[in-house]
Amino acid sequence: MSRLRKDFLWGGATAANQCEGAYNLDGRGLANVDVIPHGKERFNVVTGKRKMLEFEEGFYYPAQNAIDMYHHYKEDIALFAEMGFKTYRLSIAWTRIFPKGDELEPNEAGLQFYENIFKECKKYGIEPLVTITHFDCPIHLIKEYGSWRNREMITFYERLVRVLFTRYKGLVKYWLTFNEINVLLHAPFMGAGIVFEEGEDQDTVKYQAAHHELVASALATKIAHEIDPENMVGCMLAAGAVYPLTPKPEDVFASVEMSRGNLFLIDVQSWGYYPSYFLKELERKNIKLDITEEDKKLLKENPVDFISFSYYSSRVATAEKTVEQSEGNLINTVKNPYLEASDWGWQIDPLGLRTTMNELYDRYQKPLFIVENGLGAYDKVEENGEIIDDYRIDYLRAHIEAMRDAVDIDGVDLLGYTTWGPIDLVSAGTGEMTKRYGFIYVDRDDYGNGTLARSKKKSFDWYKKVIASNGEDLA
Ligand code: P53
Repeated sequence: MSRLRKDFLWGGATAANQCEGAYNLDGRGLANVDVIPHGKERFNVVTGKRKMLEFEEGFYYPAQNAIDMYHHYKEDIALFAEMGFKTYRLSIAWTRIFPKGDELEPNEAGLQFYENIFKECKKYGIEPLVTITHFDCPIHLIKEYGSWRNREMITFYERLVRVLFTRYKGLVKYWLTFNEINVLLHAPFMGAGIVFEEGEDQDTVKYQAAHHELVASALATKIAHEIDPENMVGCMLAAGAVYPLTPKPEDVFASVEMSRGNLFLIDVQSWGYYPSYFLKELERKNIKLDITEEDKKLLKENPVDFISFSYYSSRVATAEKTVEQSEGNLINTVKNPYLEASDWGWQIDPLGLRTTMNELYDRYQKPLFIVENGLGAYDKVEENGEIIDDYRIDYLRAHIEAMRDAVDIDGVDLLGYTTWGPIDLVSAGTGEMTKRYGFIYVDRDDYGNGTLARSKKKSFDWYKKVIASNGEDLA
């Protein structure tokens, strides 16, 4: 007897800019994600503090070539199929479809590329799960319109989704409108192409941009359903249960506030309206957003069909200002003394996944989809070419067990599970290749050296067995 549903969607997840490369081929335009360098300046660029809207001398830009999946997709999808993937989550590079973003007609070469990918998936019975935008925004829209701070973005996004839903009708059924919509708040340039101008109120800009994305997301949901009633549209949150550092009531309340600080966006996408705590915050901060009656109607009438999220770690909040922070993550949090951490300081908490699933399911009562989870780690290639990544297997096993408990014991409705980076790819946070997540190793280093050859790690056969047993055999 299997604890997960029979049609459970096992698979892996990638993002265009972190794996495709081919940044200037077949008419593709430039995007924010292309001009984010590896190295020390990366943090300032992703957070919108340092304006970098073109390639600058003296920097290395890993997204330009990434793992060149643009030319390797057949080989890579064949490997996913060999592991038994039921689904493959990938994202569309907006600038392959609309190179500048404000054109009236799409670029056929870009549309054809994704059609080929979807058909390749179908060949193996793999259901594509498509993120419409995974952090990417055309540079032209940033320069000309100021990106998502501008309402006109909704029109350009609408144009994009209409083309996608029409062209891929019958090929794609599962759609996510915006990857980790809350990352806009923590890394505004990477998340939404926002660069701050001197003297402007950053909260106002971020919330207005978020509002435009929320309206665009609701509009996309509406259009998706009109074009094909079979379409299923999800929101996507960088999730992680927030624990209070101590039972001190002030710490507990701080955890409630920190949690809401991320959840309010998917509250809107799921419920169709802004929660009162958020409207009160705007009032208190004297922030006046441009929210029209028409926006409200659109939000109300078009909630998402399911809730998807990434989970890497839980978070900790405290009312104290002077406690040690855990490292390496864009969403800052206090260090949890009970947890071990990854090579990059991300704390490891499998039970936190079960807690997160329960919180989200209690709150929204819609099916969940775990669309990212995994361990970024250094891998060592042995002399005989083997890669023994037991640490990755341990991490995934513990998280899959917790996920199974949430379904089997707690009754959470879960559609599927896709691990992050089933094939090694460029890290979003650091720009490194050596922060590896894959079951498939890619011969490439942090500076663009290497043959790009693919090879299987020990975890490859392990995950294959997990899928074949529908999550029962985790040994
Ligand atoms: P990397 C921050 C917090 C949680 C998830 O991250 C995040 C980020 C941004 O780093 O991003 C998601 O590559 C994102 C992926 C990303 C993955 O997590 O920094 O959706 O694009 O690669 C892992 O180790």
